[in-house]
Amino acid sequence: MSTQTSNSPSIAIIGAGMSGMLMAIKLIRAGKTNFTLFEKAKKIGGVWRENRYPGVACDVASFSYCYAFEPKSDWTRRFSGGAEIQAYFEHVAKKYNLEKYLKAETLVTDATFTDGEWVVTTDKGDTQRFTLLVDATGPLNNKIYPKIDGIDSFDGKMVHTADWDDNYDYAGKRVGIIGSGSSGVQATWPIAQKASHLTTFIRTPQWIMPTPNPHYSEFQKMLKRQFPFLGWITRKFYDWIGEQFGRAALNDGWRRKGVAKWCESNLNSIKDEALREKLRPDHQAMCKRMIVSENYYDAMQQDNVHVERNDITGIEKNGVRTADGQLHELDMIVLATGFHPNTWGVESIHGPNGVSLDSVWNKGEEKSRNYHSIGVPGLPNFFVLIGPNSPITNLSLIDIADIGVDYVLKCLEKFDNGEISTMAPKASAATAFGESLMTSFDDTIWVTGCSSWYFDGSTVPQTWPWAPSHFRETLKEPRWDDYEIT
Ligand code: NA7
Repeated sequence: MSTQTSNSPSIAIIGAGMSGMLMAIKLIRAGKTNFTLFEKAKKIGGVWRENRYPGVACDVASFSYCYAFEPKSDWTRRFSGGAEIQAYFEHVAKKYNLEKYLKAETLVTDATFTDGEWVVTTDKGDTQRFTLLVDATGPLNNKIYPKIDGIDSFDGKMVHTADWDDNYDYAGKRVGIIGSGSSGVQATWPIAQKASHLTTFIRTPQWIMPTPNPHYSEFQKMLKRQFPFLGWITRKFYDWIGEQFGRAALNDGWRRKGVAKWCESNLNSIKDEALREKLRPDHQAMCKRMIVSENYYDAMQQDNVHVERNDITGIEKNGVRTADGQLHELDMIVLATGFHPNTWGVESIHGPNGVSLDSVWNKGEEKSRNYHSIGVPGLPNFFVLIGPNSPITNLSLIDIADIGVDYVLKCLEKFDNGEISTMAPKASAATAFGESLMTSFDDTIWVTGCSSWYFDGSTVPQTWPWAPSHFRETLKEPRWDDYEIT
């Protein structure tokens, strides 16, 4: 690790979750400490700080879901729980003394590019100027609260999975879970073990991959501690597995068929035919995000669990009403209803010449609003980590963030040595990217007929329709000709 350089350009990083922390740490490791890490909450961690619902876990294997330069040898399970991942990030934050750069409990409310710099305003009313602005607020920070008639009239406890109340004890209570994506599925088993009764309201059943999640033994941990190479091999193995799933999503073939068969045989493990049919998805496996669980169907077959497929027509004082007229009386409602991925964490971002994030994203043409997932045309010195159309469906988010951070560092070098003072993606480059996106999804699984959060109001999924290696290659070096540079 090198020491601080004095005159490197200043950088505002918005969001101290996994990607913002990575940006900060890689800057520190490069000796560039002229940055501020803005965070709306009290502490670092992002989704892992917020998502504390029972059963929360990562669907990427533990050895792959950590920074490559900060491996951990003693992960307790193949897929780690949220608390263990949060503890890992807190440990890393401490090691790099991120506290020193962190502006916690500070929401960035506006960023405006004025006189060659970003003027960042916070909810504390203060402003600060920066050369670069890095949006690291991630795709999973804007919770969806469903618009259901009467939702405010419920007398019991209601929480979103990303807003869990640790003080509420649901043991012995009648609980309802609305939503059956990753969060709803993960929460089902632990809640079913403690609640007196659980009703799962399922609008669209999903395919479940029955991936075992064994604990690592003390012996295995000791081996990985003594021989770090084993941890590295394990990471490479899971990266390879991840790559196979990524490929399965891109083209039809043996990989896609294998995943479909695996999910189908998992569904067939449900003994009761009526229940099995209630849980049978009407789309292809992987069209929505693949869900991994070793015990979801076991929970669904418990006597205290009811699967409700009738549409919800309203929420009332005592529970949830469904289209068959039944009132499901509940003490607690869990909203496992997901997130709007295409949000930016900052309400207003204004570039020069009347260009703003709103004018490009909400009012501009869909094919011209995004450059290689990392930039927005007309917004200078602005970078997004894990931005729209990054390969969130076929590459670990940690790898996506890492590739984006390295890209920013390469741009920063040019600022550092005085070659550049502003760089903004050209509109033509964004349009060329957008046009190639729109014609590249045809063979992918995501357009085979399901609704998913990948679309979120767009006509094509907000992911990368090519192999992860293509993303690495595309962002390996900034293509300077694609930028307006001063
Ligand atoms: P998801 O995967 O977006 O799932 C949200 C679920 O909520 C899904 O089953 C939705 O049904 C359901 N939903 C949403 N609104 C309603 C209403 N109004 N009524 C009934 N059901 C509703 O979010 P998750 O939090 O589970 O996972 C998000 C990502 O986080 C995940 O992919 C991982 O990467 C981590 P639908 O399918 O739309 O019919």
